[in-house]
Order: sequence, then structure tokens, then C-alpha cells
Amino acid sequence: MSHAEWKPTACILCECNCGIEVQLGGDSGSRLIRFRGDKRHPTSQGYACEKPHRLDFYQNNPHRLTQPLRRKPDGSFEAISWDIAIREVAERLTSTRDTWGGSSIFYYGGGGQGNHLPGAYATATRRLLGSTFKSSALAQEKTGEFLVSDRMLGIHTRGDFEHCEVGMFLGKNPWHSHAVPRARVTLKELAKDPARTMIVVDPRRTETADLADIHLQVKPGTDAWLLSAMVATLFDESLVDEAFLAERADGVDAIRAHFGALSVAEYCARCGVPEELVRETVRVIARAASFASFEDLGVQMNRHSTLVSYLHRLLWVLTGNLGKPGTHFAPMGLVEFASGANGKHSPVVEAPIISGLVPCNVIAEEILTDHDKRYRAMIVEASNPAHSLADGPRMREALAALDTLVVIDVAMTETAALADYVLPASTQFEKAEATFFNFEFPNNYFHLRRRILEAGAAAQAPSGPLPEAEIHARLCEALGGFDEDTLAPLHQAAKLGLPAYGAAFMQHVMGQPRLAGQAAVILYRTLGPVLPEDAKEGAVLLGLALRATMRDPKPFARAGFDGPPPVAAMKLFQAIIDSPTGVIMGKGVWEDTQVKTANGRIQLVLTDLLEEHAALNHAESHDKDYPFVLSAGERRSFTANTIIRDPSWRKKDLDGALRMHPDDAEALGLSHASLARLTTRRGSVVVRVELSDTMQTGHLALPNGMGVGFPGAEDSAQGGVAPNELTELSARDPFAGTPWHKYVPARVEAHAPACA
Ligand SMILES: Nc1nc2c(c(=O)[nH]1)N[C@H]1C(S)=C(S)[C@@H](COP(=O)(O)OP(=O)(O)OC[C@H]3O[C@@H](n4cnc5c(=O)[nH]c(N)nc54)[C@H](O)[C@@H]3O)O[C@H]1N2
Ligand SMILES: Nc1nc2c(c(=O)[nH]1)N[C@H]1C(S)=C(S)[C@@H](COP(=O)(O)OP(=O)(O)OC[C@H]3O[C@@H](n4cnc5c(=O)[nH]c(N)nc54)[C@H](O)[C@@H]3O)O[C@H]1N2
Ligand code: SF4
Ligand SMILES: [Mo]
Repeated sequence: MSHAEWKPTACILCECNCGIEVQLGGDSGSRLIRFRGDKRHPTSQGYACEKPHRLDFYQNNPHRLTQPLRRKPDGSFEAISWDIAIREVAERLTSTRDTWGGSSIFYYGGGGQGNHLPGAYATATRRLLGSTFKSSALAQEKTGEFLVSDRMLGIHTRGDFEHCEVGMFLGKNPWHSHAVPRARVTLKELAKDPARTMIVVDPRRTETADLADIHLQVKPGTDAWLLSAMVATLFDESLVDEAFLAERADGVDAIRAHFGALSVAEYCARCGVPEELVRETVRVIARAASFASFEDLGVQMNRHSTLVSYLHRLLWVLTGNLGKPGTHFAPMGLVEFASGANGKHSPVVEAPIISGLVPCNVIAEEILTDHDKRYRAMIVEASNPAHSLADGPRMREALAALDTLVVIDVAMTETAALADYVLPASTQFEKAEATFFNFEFPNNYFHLRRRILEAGAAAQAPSGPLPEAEIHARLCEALGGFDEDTLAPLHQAAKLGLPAYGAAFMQHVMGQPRLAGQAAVILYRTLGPVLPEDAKEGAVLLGLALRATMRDPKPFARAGFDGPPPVAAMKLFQAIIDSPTGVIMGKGVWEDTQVKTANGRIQLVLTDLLEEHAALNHAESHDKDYPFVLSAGERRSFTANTIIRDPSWRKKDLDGALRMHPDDAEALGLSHASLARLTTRRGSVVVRVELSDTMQTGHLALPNGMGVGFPGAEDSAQGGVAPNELTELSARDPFAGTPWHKYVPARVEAHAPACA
């Protein structure tokens, strides 16, 4: 049988979701054997890095879940049918809700790097259960930035790296982590153009730093000092854009007074970057026609992270780099997930909820307590919090303490292993899927990937994996959310075409709050069947398109999806369904980037953050027992969170080595590839050492996504180390609760294996 046909889909290993084409092969035709970038994809345009070539390790994985599982009293799992699984899960969650209230049912996840439809469908289940609290990995990284953006600008922004004269990466290594479309091409273009300047702020001489014109090699965890010195230099050398600020911003004088008084030399000394280099960099930024900057985990998972997000924004706002080509824009999209604090707090710890998300580091505390508002049940979907959240041991204890844990995943993860019920999901190649992480400008895209693969033999059995859309539809039915009679008029209308369906949906569903809450699964049940079979999980997009065009029709209209919102939404939806390689869903213009604070002006003064700034402790405070700073979770060539579990997918760095400077290794009597014991306040592991002069002395780095339970990976020096065996819940930002994974005090010793 020939499988030579190239099938369009997307890579699922990072948030770029590059369009790729895949050839299927192998005995059953279910292996992903050949790959190439898809030139038709509107954003990636044929680009792909080295990782998608190994995607078969995701699809055909020995940890694959093939049927629903229920925990037995003896702790082991037994396979059950879907009917029993759905009925029992619905019963247990209903009983939790009726006894303790829906807010005791916590939802975590909803999508990884490329699969965001589960989160959309889960809304229906959550609404029926009254489950109000939720979180996801975004609350480990972006919520501090969202908080600051919301308060200063009222909008979330991204940088225009394709057109900027000066581009800066702050705690970000896009050579490996991407997040900028066609990252390596964009980086090389920026680097080789003599008229443009690339700046990297990173303690390590990363692959990106190697390309940069300016590398500000900060001491780990000292970005707050560096950025303060940069902001102060702007005032000291009269480099602020006074005209821009007078027209657009409030609070310039207060900021001038605060930073004008600060000693640039002192702050530079504290972060370890020569003052003259800092000043020269600031001049380059201030004199450029345009400056775009991107902050990521190096600062967002570090000390003072929310303060750093604020100082970072001051740097580019004070130089007028907002809302014009090459600077920062407000992306449009189908879904809005970046917002600020909503005044609500988590029920036990009373941590502020930002962007609707409970801070990840308080989840365990909100379970392991006798507080009557504690979470009693949890649904985890497309996420692996037992591995990815701080303090793995404590997180596992919390998950095990729940009355009910339901996990929806494709693989037997560390989290699934603790569940009461495990519901097996179809992989991202066995159903239609999409990402909501689309931030391109001016042309933004949407890509509904079609199913390219029949589920394998086991999966085709009645008890085999199901798409999340189907799982949530069944759960809602079992929860008594709707019945066939409710759906009948919609089934009728669906046969008559999209306009008739849209009208019936508005009339029968959106007018009734209980049904409106379940819109996602009702769309799947009634519109799904008339969509192409390999795209039916895309049904929810009609609802999302409607909401998006109602919010702001202009960018959609510019891309040809015009008319009143229902009409525009139907045009857009049809185009998405019709194109297996992605469509331009909207066209932005720079005028769309409007500040949306209460008075429409940029708010430079955030008093609480200025107070934190004033209280920065200038003394270096190393605990002598833990003289190193460990970055626990660095992106490397073959890491992809825990999406691929088999360590042999990695072509390099099989063990996930601990990187350290040769001088540190020598002082400790360690050599390249020797084993070392790495100890933090939380845990102690054995790791293999890699000597690298890209590191600073005193700084250590471990990769992310390693140490997943895989047959043969019990020896930690083989499958790598799970970084969160080493991190603590209390190491978190005071404003956003984001973890300090990049700043873990640590100690290293030579490892002497016990003799037999
Ligand atoms: N290959 C690969 N790509 C990925 C992923 C993956 O697993 N593998 N994951 C994806 C995901 S989920 C995300 S969120 C992104 C994250 O993308 P990045 O944020 O780029 O990823 P990291 O490598 O974790 O951290 C970036 C840099 O922070 C630096 N750093 C450490 N400490 C400090 C410090 O004190 N100050 C500064 N300024 N920098 C510091 C590190 O040296 C590192 O180079 O990557 C995405 N892309
Ligand atoms: N110490 C430390 N911890 C970190 C980080 C760090 O740098 N250091 N990085 C953090 C960051 S930025 C992130 S984004 C998180 C990531 O951590 P998580 O959000 O927990 O998610 P992933 O590791 O990406 O795992 C995705 C899960 O989805 C499953 N999956 C894949 N496809 C499907 C599907 O189609 N359906 C379903 N239902 N499941 C599917 C996979 O099997 C896997 O279990 O980790 C965070 N944790
Ligand atoms: S950049 Fe990301 S999405 Fe694109 S091919 Fe590489 S890992 Fe996949
Ligand atoms: Mo992430």
C-alpha cells in the first residue's frame, strides 16, 4: 500500500505550530514517516526546525492510553467501557458539586502547545458543574506580564521583530524556543543586517546571544537591576521620547523623580554588566526608529518577575515604541486570554486571579488543607501538573488527596498515574485540532488541522480513545445538560446550510443561559455532523468566530470576512473549514493598537511595583549551603515539554545534562560527562554534567521536560531529571504567584556511586 500522499497538518512541539506535511507509512499506515514544512501555511511558509521529524515518537508511543481506566481499591487500574466511565465520572462530580459546591471542582489544562480545542469544549462541562476555578501553564509564566500590561496599557502586546530596527530578547532563547514565526530566519536576518541591532539579555551565551550584536550577560536573577539602570539612563541622558509621553502617557514626572535619582553605576555593578555597555545599549534603543522586545521565561520565572515585566515595559514605552511599525502591537485573535486581575481571589490562599487563572504554586496548598473551600475534585486535560508544577512531590501528594481526579490525556503521564479515572484522548493527528496562540501581524492566521490518521486498531474499538469534543459532549449529556429533543431543531437547520443553522442556534441556544453555557458541545453535536468528517471537531469555532467578530469586526472585515457579526463569523468559519493548510483570518493595522486604560492614556505609575522597586535589596544574599543558582528547565534542541515521553526521541543530550562552567567543575573535581549530585532545599538528584563555557560561573542549567516515567528511565541519569523535584512552592512572585524556576539555590558535589 502506498502512503506517498503528503497530508497537511502542523507540528505540535512548540507554540509556533508550523504548518507541515506528513507522509504516513509503516505496517498499518499509521506511522508518521516523512515530513516537510508546508509552504502553503500562511505564517510558517515552509519553515520547520529539526524537531517535527521525530513526531512519530508522539503518535506511536508505548505509553499511549487505549481505553478508559478506573482505579481499583487496591490502587491498580482496570479497563472499563466508555459508558461506565462517563456515567461514573458524571455521578462523582455531581455528588461533589451537590455536597461542596461547583467551586470545589478545579479544572487544570485545556491544551498544550498546539491543541486548544479541548479547553473550548471543556467550558461546557465546567459550566454545568459550576466549576469556577481553573488554571493552566500560562499561570506559570505569563500572568505577571498580563497584569502589568493590563494596568499600564489595557492591552496585551507583542513585538514586530520582522520590521524592528533594534530587537531585544530578554530571558528568551528563540533559537531553540522559537515563539517568533520562522525564528531562525528572522534572527539571522536581524543579525546580519548592518543597519539593525539585536540585543540579548541572558546570563548564558545562548545560541541567540551568539548571533546578537549586543549581549548583556547579567548575573542570574538580577534583571531588575539591569532594567532599572537602563530606565535611569534614559532620564540621565535625556533620551526619553518627551513628545510621545506628553501626548499619550500619565505620570512621567513621578517616574522621572523615581528613576532620575538612582545611581546607574551602582545598579550596573549589581547585575554585573559594565556601565558603559548598558549606557551604549540604551542609546542604541533610544535613537532607533523602532524597537521591539520580547520577555520570556528567563525573567518571567525568576525573582522580581512582575517588577521586571513593569521595568521592561517602561523601557519601551518611555522611548515611544508602541503602535508603529517595528515596535509593539496588540494582536487580534479568535480568543482573548490575556487579561488582568478581575478582583477575584482563589478560595483558600486568596491569591489574586489573573487572566482567570489561579496561580499554579498555590494549587497544592488549596487542596492540602482542611479549609472548607478546598478543591475536592479536579479535571486535568492535556496537561501534566504532577511533572510541570513546582514541588513535584507535594503536587503529587495533593493530587492523591483529592476525592476525585479525572485525567484526559493521550498518554499515561505522571498525573494520569494518580487519577481515579483516566479518559483516553485521540492524538492531535487523529482528530481536527487548532491552536489559539496566533499573534501574527499584520496578517494573522488560523489553522484548523484536519484529522490525518484513523485511530489505530485498539483505538477504533468501542472503548478506544475519543476526541475531547466527544468526551465533553458525553459528559454534558450524562450531567443532564441537554437531550435529543433540545437538539432536534438544530439538526434540522444544519441540513439547510450555515445561515439557517446560525439563526436556529441564536434562537434555541444563545437565548437560554443554561444551553448557552454548553454552546461548544451543542455545536459539536449538531453542526459537527454536517462538517467534513475530518474537520468536525472544528464546530466550536463558529461560536468563537461569532464572539470575536462581535468584539471587534474590523480586522476580520479587512481579511474579507465582512458584514454584520453573524455574517462575518459564518464567512470566516467556512473559510477555516475549507482550508486544511490555514487561512489569513484577520488583517491588523497599526491604528488598532489603542491604549485601553480607563482614561485611554498609558499609566506609567504602578505604585505597588514602584514600592517593590524601592525596596530592592542591593546586597547579594547567597546561602552558603547553596552557592549556585540553578535554572531548572531550559529549552534545548530536543526538548518539548512532556509532549514526547520516550527519551530516545532526542538526538542529542539524551540524559538532559546539567550544564556548568568548566571552572566550577574543576573546583568540584568534576569532569565532562561525570555524575554529580545536585541538591536544592527541596530535593537531591544525580545528574550527568556537561561542561560549557557558555555558562557563567555560579550558574547551572537543567533542561525542561526530562525525567518522565518511561520504561527503562528509572535511573535518573538516563532519562534526565524532572526539574520540579528540585523546586519549591514558596519560591514565587508576590504579585502574580509565578514560580522562580530559573532561580533555584543549589549545591553540587561529585557523585560517588555506592559500591556493591
Ligand atoms: N525546543 C523547545 N522549544 C520550546 C519548548 C520546549 O520545551 N523545547 N517549550 C515552549 C514553551 S512551553 C515555552 S513557554 C517557551 C519558552 O521559551 P524560553 O523562555 O526562550 O525558554 P528557556 O530556555 O526556558 O529560557 C530562556 C532563557 O532564559 C535564560 N535565563 C535564565 N536565567 C536568567 C536570568 O536571570 N535572566 C535572564 N535575562 N535570562 C535568564 C536562560 O539562559 C535561557 O536562555 O519555549 C517554547 N519552545
Ligand atoms: N521547573 C520548570 N517547570 C516548568 C517549566 C520550566 O521551565 N521549569 N516550564 C513550564 C511551562 S512554560 C509550561 S508551558 C509547562 C508545560 O507543562 P504542562 O502544561 O503540564 O504540559 P506539557 O508538558 O506540555 O504536556 C502536555 C500534555 O498533553 C498531553 N497531550 C498531547 N496531545 C494531547 C491531546 O491531543 N489531547 C490530550 N487530552 N492530551 C494531549 C501530553 O501527553 C502531555 O501529558 O511546564 C512548566 N513547568
Ligand atoms: S518551530 Fe516549533 S512548531 Fe515549528 S517545527 Fe519547530 S518545534 Fe515545531
Ligand atoms: Mo510554556
